[in-house]
Amino acid sequence: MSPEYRGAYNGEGLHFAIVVSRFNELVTARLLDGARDALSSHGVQERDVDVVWTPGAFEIPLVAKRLAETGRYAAIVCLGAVIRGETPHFEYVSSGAVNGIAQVTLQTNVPMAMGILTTNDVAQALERAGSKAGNKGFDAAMTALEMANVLRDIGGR
Ligand code: INI
Repeated sequence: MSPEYRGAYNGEGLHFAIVVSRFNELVTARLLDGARDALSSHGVQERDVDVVWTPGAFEIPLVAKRLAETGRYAAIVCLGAVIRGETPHFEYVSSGAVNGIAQVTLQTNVPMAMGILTTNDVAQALERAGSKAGNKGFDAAMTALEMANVLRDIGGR
């Protein structure tokens, strides 16, 4: 039978980085708590998780790229909160961040989990940062664990 790969949520012995933006820190600090919780409850040692803060979501891709290039991380979790205002600024910041992460994960071959909220208001963001709609930081870290494992299983590079 041909092999079938499904990444486990097993963080033992793996190193991760989390890139998190300070903009809307009330929200992003909660995403960070969720991401740490997911990693530590799946076997990742606290000392094996490096956290880097950026000014805003727009700066996340460059920091993620620099971290990926060190070769130290099995995956990188990117966390931010872009909240719609009255101008098109929201669209530029969110698409710059999201497209940037998509580019650097392919350029560097290091899996990146996209945990950037794009919401209409703060209430929607808080709902997704640990209240009624779960915690997207937790979910992003679970994706990072799964991707780290499935890529290791597939092999190659
Ligand atoms: N950065 C965010 O992370 N979220 C936002 O909602 C946001 N808004 O609305 O402006 C935001 N802007 C800052 C941006 O990410 C950059 O830090 C800034 O443009 C400097 O490059």
